[in-house]
Amino acid sequence: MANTALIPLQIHGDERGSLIALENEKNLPFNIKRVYYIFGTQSWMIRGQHAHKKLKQLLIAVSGSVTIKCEYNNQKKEYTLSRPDEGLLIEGLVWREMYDFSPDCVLVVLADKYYSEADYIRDYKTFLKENENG
Ligand code: T46
Repeated sequence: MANTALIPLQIHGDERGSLIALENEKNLPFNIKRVYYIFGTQSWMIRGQHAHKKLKQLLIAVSGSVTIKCEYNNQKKEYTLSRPDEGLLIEGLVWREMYDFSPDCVLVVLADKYYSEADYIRDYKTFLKENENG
């Protein structure tokens, strides 16, 4: 089932600063198989522009900010990630586009599967067709 949701991440803070821990089967909605991060993206650049057939991901802007447009089930939602204590969960057949990257943006992505190009739908019309077929 396609879905997106903002998830608050608990901060362990003290006078020295802040720390966030993400642990399988504890405060994550899936088990992590892969971590990657996106940085050094120009503000005018659009990334993403694809959907995944079966993938759960949690996106966290650990530095800076980025806007993410998600389209699924005939609805469009726009999220701006700008804090390290908030993650955007994207699961299932969701067309995503990331843009308005701040120069200092570091977008960390946790995924429940290894990288596989076969899981990508990079053609928008194919996505719309798949979306219709439910
Ligand atoms: C997503 C959004 C949020 C790898 O070799 N391994 C990997 O795990 C990934 C994610 C990418 N790559 C290679 C494939 C391309 O040659 O890195 C290059 C850039 O990937 P892509 O153009 O898919 O990057 P984005 O920023 O458009 O999309 C990425 C993820 O691919 C995608 O799953 O949901 O971030």
